[in-house]
Amino acid sequence: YKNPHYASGRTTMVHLFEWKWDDIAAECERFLGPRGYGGIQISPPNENLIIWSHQRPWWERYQPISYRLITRSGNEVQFANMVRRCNDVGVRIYVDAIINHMTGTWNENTGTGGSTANFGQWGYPAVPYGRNDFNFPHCVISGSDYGCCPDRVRNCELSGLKDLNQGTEYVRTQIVNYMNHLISLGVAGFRIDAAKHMWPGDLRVIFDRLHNLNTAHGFPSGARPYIYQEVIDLGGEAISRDEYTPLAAVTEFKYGMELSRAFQRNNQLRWLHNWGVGWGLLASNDALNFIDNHDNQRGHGAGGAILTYKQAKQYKGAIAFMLAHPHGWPQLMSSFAFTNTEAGPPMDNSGNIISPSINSDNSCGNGWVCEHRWRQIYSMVAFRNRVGNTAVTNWWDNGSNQIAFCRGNQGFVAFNNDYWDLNQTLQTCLPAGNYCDVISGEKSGSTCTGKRITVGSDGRASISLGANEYDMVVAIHAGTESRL
Ligand code: LAG
Repeated sequence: YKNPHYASGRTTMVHLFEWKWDDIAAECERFLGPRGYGGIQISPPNENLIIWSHQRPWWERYQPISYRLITRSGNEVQFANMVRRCNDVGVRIYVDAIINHMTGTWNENTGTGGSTANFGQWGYPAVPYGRNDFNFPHCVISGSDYGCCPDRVRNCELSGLKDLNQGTEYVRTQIVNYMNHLISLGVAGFRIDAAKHMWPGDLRVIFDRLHNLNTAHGFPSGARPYIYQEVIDLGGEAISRDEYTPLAAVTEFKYGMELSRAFQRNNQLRWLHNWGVGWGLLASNDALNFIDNHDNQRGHGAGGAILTYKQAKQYKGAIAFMLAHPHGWPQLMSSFAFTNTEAGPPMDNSGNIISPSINSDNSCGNGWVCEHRWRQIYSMVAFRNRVGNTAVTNWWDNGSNQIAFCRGNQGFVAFNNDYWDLNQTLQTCLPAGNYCDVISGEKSGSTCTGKRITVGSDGRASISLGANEYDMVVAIHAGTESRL
């Protein structure tokens, strides 16, 4: 369950938060496939409760009312078409699977596919689920439970969301059927929402009943779905991520927390010389790494001082470090712009999601940030694909916030997060030649729209990064996108 089954040479997935299936299919073909992205985490595809009383917040999608594939993102036909078209261009689809719970109790009672619920009876006729399928006695998780009481964290309700009992055969069957339906449509794996709130033993039974990936979508025979379990573990709780790594991969929330600290100058970049398990991170193959996710970018979940698109220079620095460093499997966030932390995606008066528009400079409009279309980010995806499994070598730092390192003889990257300029001759480990920095610009025909960097026959090059430059990173690599 720890292999994303990316198409050959691809390494990185992006969360297209609240995107519609038709738009994702188009994005695979026109951008993600050609630019070397490996996969997409999509918003939950199963039917959710419509919540107009909060102007259709993004979080309504975490309130399942059935496992029918019908949401604001599209219906089952559109879903199947998206998966097919993305797989055809080498981009995998990973589903955000909400299997811990069903909706909370609301006055509103209509799902995105028209299903209803009997909240008072724990009744979800469109599955169907009833009272026996939930944990009793009914209780709600409180903040102090996380320190003391694993049984309450797993058997009580998260935020008042009705808590399914995955210990019962019937519930397991409904969940497995839902997930196997998605596998039959060609998805490559799952994010397991709220995994901390389910018993590892129950999850193991569910995972082991999943089908192999669909060979008609290009997966090798016998391939197991990639599974990354959402467990927020920043230390100090009764439940540890180590209970989940024997099953499958786990979301590494420490990753973005520590890099956000460092790139906000609350820790010096030089300390990143032993980034990885030396920092208490999960083993590389167990870790689904990210800077921000849909929760902590708006102060939900493990909130705190997480970098987002709103602090663009520091954010791009942290993302570049994540993509340049070999630890773990990286995931990027692709957001819609927001100030209100409850607000859902751009929508019309009927609640229909408004598609992103695509500007001539590759950026998005209509309220979509599209971080994955920022040159500094997609160029580093190509960098990561290029450098593959090579090691970090020739670490250099100035004893403060200027650092640089090589990835084998395939790539070189430098960062300046100090208040003064970086001007150094550094070992790039690359073959002699002229390169085009993929951060400040890109190769366009035989010219370079950014910094030109000349690597000598000794592998060394003069590197400049002014403290006040637009970006704090320089990156060059072997391969046509960077060699002039
Ligand atoms: C997750 N991971 O474990 C998701 O990443 C996170 O986004 C989900 O919470 C959560 N688990 C449940 O799937 C989000 C919002 C919550 C929201 C919940 C359900 O962060 O704020 O709760 O989705 O929509 C909302 C209200 C609560 C209310 C609850 C139940 O904010 O006040 O009690 O719904 O109706």
